[in-house]
Amino acid sequence: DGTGQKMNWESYHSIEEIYNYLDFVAEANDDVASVEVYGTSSEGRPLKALKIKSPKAKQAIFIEAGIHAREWITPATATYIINQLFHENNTAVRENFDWIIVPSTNPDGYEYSRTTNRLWRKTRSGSRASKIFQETGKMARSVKQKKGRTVASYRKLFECLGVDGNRNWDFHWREGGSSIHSCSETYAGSTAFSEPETKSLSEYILKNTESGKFTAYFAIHSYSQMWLLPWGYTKNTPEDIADLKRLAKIGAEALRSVHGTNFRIGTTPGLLYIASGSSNDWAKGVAGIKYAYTLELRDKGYYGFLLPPKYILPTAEETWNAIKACANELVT
Ligand code: ING
Ligand code: ZN
Repeated sequence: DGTGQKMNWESYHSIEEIYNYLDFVAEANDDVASVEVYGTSSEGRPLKALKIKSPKAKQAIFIEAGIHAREWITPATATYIINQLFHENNTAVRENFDWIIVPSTNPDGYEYSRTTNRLWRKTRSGSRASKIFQETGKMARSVKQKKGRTVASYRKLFECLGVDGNRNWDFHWREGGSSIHSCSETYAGSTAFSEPETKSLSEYILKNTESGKFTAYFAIHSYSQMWLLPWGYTKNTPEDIADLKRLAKIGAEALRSVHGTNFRIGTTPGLLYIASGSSNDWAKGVAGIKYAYTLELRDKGYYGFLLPPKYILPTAEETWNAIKACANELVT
């Protein structure tokens, strides 16, 4: 086990602890693993990915978690997957792929959810200007002062910070299932890729996908126990939907085999609702990654986003088993 005891799955951890763990794993496995800082968040935090290079790999897998701040189980599951990849039992599956894992694509939101508002979903763009305003009563220079706007109207404005990171991607952006209102939970942003978190992640994906190696993309969310297939922006399905369904069934069956957890398989509009501007759609539609999925982890709503820590380990175990089964299926 090349990852030591620098992380545990008994409790939820801060972004600092998660980032320290990535650094530790990269140091302990510096022949194959590295931490890449692919950008900076609105509040100035580094955006960090763990990259695993495998010399003989012909394919690569991308895993993204934590785009929604309150879905705490997803960064925890991502670090568990990293831990498993360096377990000696899993050397073969690791070495068949290059892997990029981003445990928290929205670190500002995650910390805000940990410290201030547990059910926060979006990014925190605008919060710097808001803080300056609250502390000094003056507008930050980055915010254009408009004639006729009162102090009260600015205060109201700052209650509506952030953007839904899963509605902000530049593929059929704002075509449905997202909001133009900044106070909404599903606010799409003022433009596609208005958020540094999504823009730099997309650039990082494209940079790494040049070789055409990426065959699978997992966007990890919670909750509702679903294996979601593209598209999200339309009720139409991609022409290779049968291939995607076949692999999803293998994954969901492997997931169920660990603790008996059932996942429904279907498109986002089929099982939930139309949603445009998601990373899942962009990964398939723009980056050209064939097997692009969104996983909605435990539970089905009893605890919802507030999944107690004792469920971290079983949730992570079953999710890892699903991803491992998909990986093994893709190589053979
Ligand atoms: N659900 C996803 C959301 O962003 C989703 C569902 C999946 C939308 C794929 C679009 C594409 O609303 C949660 N829980 O965030
Ligand atoms: Zn989500």
